[in-house]
Amino acid sequence: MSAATAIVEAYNTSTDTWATKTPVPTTVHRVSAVSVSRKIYVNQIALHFIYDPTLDGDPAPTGDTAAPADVTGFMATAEDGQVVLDWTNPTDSDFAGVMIRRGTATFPAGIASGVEVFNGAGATFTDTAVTSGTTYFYTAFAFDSVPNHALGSAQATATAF
Ligand SMILES: [Ca+2]
Repeated sequence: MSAATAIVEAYNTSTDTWATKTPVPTTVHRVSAVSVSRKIYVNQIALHFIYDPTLDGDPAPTGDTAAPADVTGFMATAEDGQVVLDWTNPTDSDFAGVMIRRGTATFPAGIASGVEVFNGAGATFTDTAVTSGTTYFYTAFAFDSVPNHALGSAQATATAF
């Protein structure tokens, strides 16, 4: 008589069936339910695991690496003692907000360049920390909940007075 062979099966909730995991998964998850059955015709013991990745705080199986689109209509308007910024947010379903960064010589090229002046989900911001006669360069980086940041093609400049 041959030795019993343990196999691992996972429950597919969309098809309501058990399927053998090949190869056997190497990632250990906390198990929320277990049942055992014997397949007499092949002398195998099937171990049925229902695991719940959320118990271990695992990330989603397929990671989101796609940034939302850039904001559009990004405009900077100088007013007395302030610069008013306006834009239209992208329509991406996982859009979470916009980071706006400011430079005084060039447009900030990335999310570590220049100085952050705004971070939120609004569509307008008034920059009051300005000096009369100084030209400010603003770049807007839309981001999702990951967060993945857009390229930052939305740029606007204004000279405070
Ligand atoms: Ca995304």
